Amino acid sequence: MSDWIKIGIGGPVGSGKSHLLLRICETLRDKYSMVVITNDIYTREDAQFLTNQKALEQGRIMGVETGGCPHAAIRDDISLNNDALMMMKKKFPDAKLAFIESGGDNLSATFSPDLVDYQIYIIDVAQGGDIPRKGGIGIARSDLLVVNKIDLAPYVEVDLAQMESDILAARGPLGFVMTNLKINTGVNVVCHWIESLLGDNMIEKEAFWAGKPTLQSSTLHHHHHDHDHEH
Ligand SMILES: Nc1nc2c(ncn2[C@@H]2O[C@H](COP(=O)(O)OP(=O)(O)O)[C@@H](O)[C@H]2O)c(=O)[nH]1
Ligand SMILES: [Mg+2]
Repeated sequence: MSDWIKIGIGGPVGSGKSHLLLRICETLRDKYSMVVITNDIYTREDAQFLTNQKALEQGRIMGVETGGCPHAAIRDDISLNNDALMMMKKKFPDAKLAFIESGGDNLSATFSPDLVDYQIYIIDVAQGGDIPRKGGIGIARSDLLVVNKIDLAPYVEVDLAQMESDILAARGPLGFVMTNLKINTGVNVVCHWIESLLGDNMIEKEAFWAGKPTLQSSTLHHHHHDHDHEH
């Protein structure tokens, strides 16, 4: 049992992985020693974004260039990422949380359980309200599903309540959160979930796919009320 928790953040290009990481770092960095690894296809732009935003102090953010096939680096040949993690652990032995941002996945990509302990999968509403019905392993089985950019729902005519019931049907008791990362909506729920993992280090690896701590969307109804006021 390692003494830190490794969390993968996957999801399609542009869904908000880097912004989610930024918000998580801003919320938890004063409480826990943390490091971040990003998987960029050809550049280190995600690492650069997080460094420029001062998500964490320099040195705690590392970009791994994965070449043409970012899925392989988090699923098949995880050595680049494992090496990066080991370097970080050497540099920051007190690190309690490690995050790995994937280079951007299709709906069936996922992290190897040898690389991460938990997976967050993030989609955004602008990709269409029917995404949860299309399934895929990230949507159906990630430990936490984040539905981002709820502020855009009216513009792309996505019914968030319908999306919620589709998600419940696809995921059963596995948790999900609806977020607007521009204004931090839902971030507290994500961070609360992360902290719940730290509070229980005895969770066995076998539980990876099997439920674990769950939560209900606490932001959806709140959002609807916000919305009513706007109109
Ligand atoms: N409207 C809106 N835009 C967002 C939100 N979260 C992220 N974005 C924007 O979406 C784009 C992609 O975000 P990014 O974090 O880089 O996505 P990544 O490719 O998954 O890492 C950026 O232009 C962000 O400013 C959100 O909640 N609402
Ligand atoms: Mg990114």
